[in-house]
Amino acid sequence: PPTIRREDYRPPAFLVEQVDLHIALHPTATRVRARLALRRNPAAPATPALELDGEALTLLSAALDGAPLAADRLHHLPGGGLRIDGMPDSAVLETEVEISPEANSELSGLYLSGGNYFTQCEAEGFRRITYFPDRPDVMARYTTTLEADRATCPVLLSNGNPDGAGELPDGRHWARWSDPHPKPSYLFAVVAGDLVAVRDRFTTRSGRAVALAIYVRRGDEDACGHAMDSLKRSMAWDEATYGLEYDLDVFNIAAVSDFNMGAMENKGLNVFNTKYILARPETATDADYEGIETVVAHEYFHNWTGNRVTCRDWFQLSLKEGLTVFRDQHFSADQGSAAVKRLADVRRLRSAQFPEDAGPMAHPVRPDSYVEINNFYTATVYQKGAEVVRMMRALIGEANFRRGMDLYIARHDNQAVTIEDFVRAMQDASGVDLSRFSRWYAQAGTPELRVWEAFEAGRYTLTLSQSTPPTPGQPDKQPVPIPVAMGLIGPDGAALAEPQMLLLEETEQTYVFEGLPAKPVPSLLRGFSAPVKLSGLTLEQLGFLAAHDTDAFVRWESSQQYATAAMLEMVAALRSQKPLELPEGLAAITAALLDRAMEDPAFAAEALALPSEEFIADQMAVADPEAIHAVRHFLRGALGRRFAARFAALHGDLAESGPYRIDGAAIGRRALRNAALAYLGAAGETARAEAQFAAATNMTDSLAALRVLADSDSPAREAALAAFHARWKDEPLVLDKWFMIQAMSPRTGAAAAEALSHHPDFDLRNPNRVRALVGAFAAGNPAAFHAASGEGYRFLADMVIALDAVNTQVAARMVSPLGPWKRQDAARGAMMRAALERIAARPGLSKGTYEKVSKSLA
Ligand code: BAL
Ligand code: ZN
Repeated sequence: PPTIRREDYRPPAFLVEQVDLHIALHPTATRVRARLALRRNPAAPATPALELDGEALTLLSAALDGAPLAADRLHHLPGGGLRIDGMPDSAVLETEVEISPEANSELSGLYLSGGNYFTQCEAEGFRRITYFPDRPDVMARYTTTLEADRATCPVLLSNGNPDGAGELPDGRHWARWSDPHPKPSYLFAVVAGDLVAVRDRFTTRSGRAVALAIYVRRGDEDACGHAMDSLKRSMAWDEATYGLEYDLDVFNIAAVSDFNMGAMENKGLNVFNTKYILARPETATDADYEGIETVVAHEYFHNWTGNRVTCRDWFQLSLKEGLTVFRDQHFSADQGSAAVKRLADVRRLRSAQFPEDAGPMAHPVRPDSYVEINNFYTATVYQKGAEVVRMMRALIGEANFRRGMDLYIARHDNQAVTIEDFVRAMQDASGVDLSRFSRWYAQAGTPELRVWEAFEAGRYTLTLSQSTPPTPGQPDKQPVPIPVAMGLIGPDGAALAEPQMLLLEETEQTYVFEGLPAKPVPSLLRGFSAPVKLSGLTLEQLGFLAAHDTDAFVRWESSQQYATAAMLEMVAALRSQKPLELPEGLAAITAALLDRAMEDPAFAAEALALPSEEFIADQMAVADPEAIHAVRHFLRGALGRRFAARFAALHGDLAESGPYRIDGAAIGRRALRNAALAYLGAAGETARAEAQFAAATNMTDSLAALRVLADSDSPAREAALAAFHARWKDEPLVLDKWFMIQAMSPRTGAAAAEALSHHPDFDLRNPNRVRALVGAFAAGNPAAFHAASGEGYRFLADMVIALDAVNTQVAARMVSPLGPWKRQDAARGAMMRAALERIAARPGLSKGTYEKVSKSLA
C-alpha cells in the first residue's frame, strides 16, 4: 500500500460549494443520491479531470449538468474511486449509489447497531456513503434529506438545523436538515432509528436559545443526566474562557454501543460511544463519570477548534486534537482539583505516550507520512499535542495565549489550516518568536533532561542538559525549548527563592543563584511544565521533595521516582537470587503520606499507588516482566502488612453515609478508601473486600472490591465473579468491566484470557468488548501477556487475525503491544517477532494492520 507524505500535499483541483444528499435508508440496500455543486479551485493547477473518492459503493447512475455521463468520461479507479474527464470550470454532478449498512462491520461510513443507523466519517468514512473529494480541505454547505420506515425509524437526524419533515406513502416518512456552516466531509453524520431523546435547553450569552438533546435507546433515559450537565457546563465554560458561543439552534448527541472511537464531534450531531454518555451510580464508576465529563467537553469544544477552523490535511490532526485535549484538560481542572487532574493526565501521558515515543511507531506530533491515517489517532497526536500547546501557553503567558486564540479564530474561521498557522497566530499575538519552539511538532521522541548541581559560599549553580534519543527516520535531534518551572527549597522546607520559569533552549545551560544561606534542593518541572524525562536527583533529594515541596506535582513525582528507583533495585536483587525486603525509605514515604492522607484524599490515593509494571519496564534497557511483577506484588503486600492497621482505619473512617455524590471530594474519599482496601487485599486480608462487594450500592465500590477478590486466591473469588456476571449480564457496559477485571488480573493467564474469548458474551464485532478483553489483557496484564511460554503473544496474534476480517481499525490498534519486542529479552523478542510475522503473512491483510505490523518488524 502507498505511503502518503506531508510534503506531497496539493490543493484540491475542484471545490464543492453545496452538497444536497437524499438518503433512503434500508438495512441492506440504502440508496444515496448526491448533488454536488462543483467549481474549479483557482488555487490549484488546472486539470481536465475530477477525481472522487469512493469505497464499497455500487454506482447506479451519474449525470453532469443534467446529462448522463458517457462511459468514456467516467472511470472507476483502483481502490473504489471515480474519475470524470472533460470537466468544465463549474458543474453540478449527480450520483446515486447503493450501500449495505448491515454488511458494514468496519463501523466506518453508514452502519447498523442494535437495528439503528449511525455514521462515522472521520477520517475517511464519507467515501463509504457517496462519491466525494473526501479530504478535510474541501469544505461545503450541506442539506440532508433522510427517508425511512416510520415504525422502525421514527428518529431521523443529521447535521445543522431541522428544515422540514413529512409523511410518505407505505408507512415511510422524511426529514430534512440544513447545515449553514461550511464543513469538511469528515464531520458529516446521520443517526436514524428507534431512539428516545432526553431534552434540555441552553441560552448563549448573546441570547441564542439552543435545544439540547441526547438520543439513547429506550430504558437509558435515566442515565443521561451527567452527560447533559457536563454539556451545559462546557458550553458556559467556552463562553467564559474563550468567548466562544455555540452557533446552531440545536445540539444533538446520539449514543451508540458499537463505536470505534470514544466519540465524534460531527457538526451539531455528536455521536458518542455509550461508554461516554450513560452513567448511573449502580453501573458507572467515578472514573466513568470523569470520562464522560471530559469527553462531552472535548467533543463540544471541537465545535470551534476542529469544526469552524479545521485541518488542511490529516498531517495536521494535532491542530484540532492536541488543542482540544488541552482545552478539555483545562476545563476538567477548573471543575475540581487542578492538581489531582494534572497527576492523572501525566500518568496517562507517561503510560501511553512515552512508550509510543520509544517504540517502533514513534512519530512527531505532526507526522511526515502515513499509510493508514487511522493509525495516527495516537497518544502522541492527542496527549503530547496537548502538552505542546500547554508549553506554548507557559512561554507566552495566559493573556497572550487568549489573544492568540482570538487571532487564530478571527483569521481562520471557515478555513482548513495548518499547525504553522496556529503557531503563527500565537507568535503574532504575543510577539514571542516561536520558530524554535516548532521543533516540538517536528521531532519525535521524549527529551531527556539531566541535572547537575554545585554549591559554594552561598552560590548555587544548576546545570540542565537535554538530549532526545533517535527514533525511526530521525537519527539526529536538535535541542527543543523546554520550560522548567522551578523553585529552591531550604533544609527546613522553606522556599529559598521565588518560583520561576527557566527556559532551556540549548543542549546545556547553567543557572546561577547567589546569596543562599544553605544548599537548596531543586524542585524542578513543577506542574510537569514539559513532557520530558528528568534524572539526576539523588534518592535523598527525592525523599525530601516528596515530604516538603509545596508543588503537589513534584511531591507526587518525587515519591513515584523514589519508588521507581527502589523497585529497579529490587528487580536487580531478585535476578541475583537475593531475598526481597521492604525498603525503609519507601516505608517512610508511605508513612508520611498516610499521616497527611485526610488533608487531600484524592491526592493521597494517587500518591499511594506504586508506579505501574509497564512504567518500571520502560525504565529498563531489557524488561523482565516476571521479576517486575514479583517485585510490585511483594511491595504491595509488604506495605499492606506494615500499615495494615492504618489502612483498616482509613477504610473504616471513610465509609460513606448518605446518598452517592460525584463531586471531587466524594470521589477523592472513595479513591482513598479503595486504595486502602487494595493494600489490605494485597496483604491477604480479603474479608473487607467480600463485605464491601456484598454491600456496595455504587459501581466504584463494587468494582474496587471485585478487583481485590479477582486478584486474590480467596475462595470467594469465583463466586464474586459469577455473582457479578449474573447481576449485570444485560448491561453491556458493566459486562465490559467483568471482562476487563479478569483480563487485567495477574491470576488470569493467557489460557484463561483465551477461554474468555470463547465466552458467549464475547463479541468480536463490538469494539468495547474487544478492548475490554484483548486490549486490557495485552496492555494491562504484562506478566501474563509476556508469559515465557509465548501463549500471550499467540493469543493476541490470533485475535488480530480474526479481527482484521471484521474491523480493520480495531485490529490495527490491537497490534501495538507486540511492537516493542526489542525491549524484551531475546527469547521473548523472537516470539513477539514470530507473532508479528504470522500476522504479516496473512493474505488480504488490511493496509492499517499491515502498516503497524511492518513498522513493528522493521
Ligand atoms: N475526532 C475524533 C474523536 C475525537 O478526538 O474527538
Ligand atoms: Zn478530538
